[in-house]
Amino acid sequence: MDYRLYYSAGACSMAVHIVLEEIGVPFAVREVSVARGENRRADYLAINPKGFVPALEISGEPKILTELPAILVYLARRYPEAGLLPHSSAIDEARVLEWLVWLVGWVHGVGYGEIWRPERFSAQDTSPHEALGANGRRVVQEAYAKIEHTLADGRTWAAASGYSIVDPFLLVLYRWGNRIGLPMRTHYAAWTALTGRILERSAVQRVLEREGVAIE
Ligand SMILES: N[C@@H](CCC(=O)N[C@@H](CS)C(=O)NCC(=O)O)C(=O)O
Repeated sequence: MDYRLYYSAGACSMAVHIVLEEIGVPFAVREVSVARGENRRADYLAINPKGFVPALEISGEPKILTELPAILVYLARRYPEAGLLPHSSAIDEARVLEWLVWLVGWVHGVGYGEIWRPERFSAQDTSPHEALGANGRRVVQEAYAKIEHTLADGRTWAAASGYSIVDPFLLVLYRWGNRIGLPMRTHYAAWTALTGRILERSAVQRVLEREGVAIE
């Protein structure tokens, strides 16, 4: 097996799972359920001391690869024939990275971090947790309005250059929007249409089935 992906169902790791399927390379998966706290257990910390998913074991590479953008870019560059990161022009590649870094660092890291993991921002003092959650919702809603505005210009995929490593992560974030009660279908028409196109892809369907995840 060339790769082993450590994932949690429906987590950001699902973007890597989809990219592995899109590429069509042999890989194994091991579920590390965040909901059950398996990412904090000693057996997983021995594999990935950071205690997060995704993490990717690469055959012949002694050290596990972590951090969502690093893993996605690594896979896309290692398999350029899959066309998931444009190589023809520096600006097209930068546009994909511009999406990815903002979605991972700001929307996921800050927005959803404040909503679901306020202790990351205030570990000892829990009194600001409610305010952090409210701020996280504001960050996510403002970002989602920007995403919708960008997608509404008639493009087929997130990046003008074509389907890329960004689209699977937008699928994850669309689902998370539903999870926090945002009216995704009614208020985000362009993003809903993009989601429909992503869901038509057989690689995506295989991953949703394997992870047991549905997109509302
Ligand atoms: N910086 C990491 C963050 C990954 C991350 O936050 N993963 C979440 C799942 S979406 C996780 O493992 N959470 C475990 C926890 O919060 O305990 C990356 O980009 O890969």
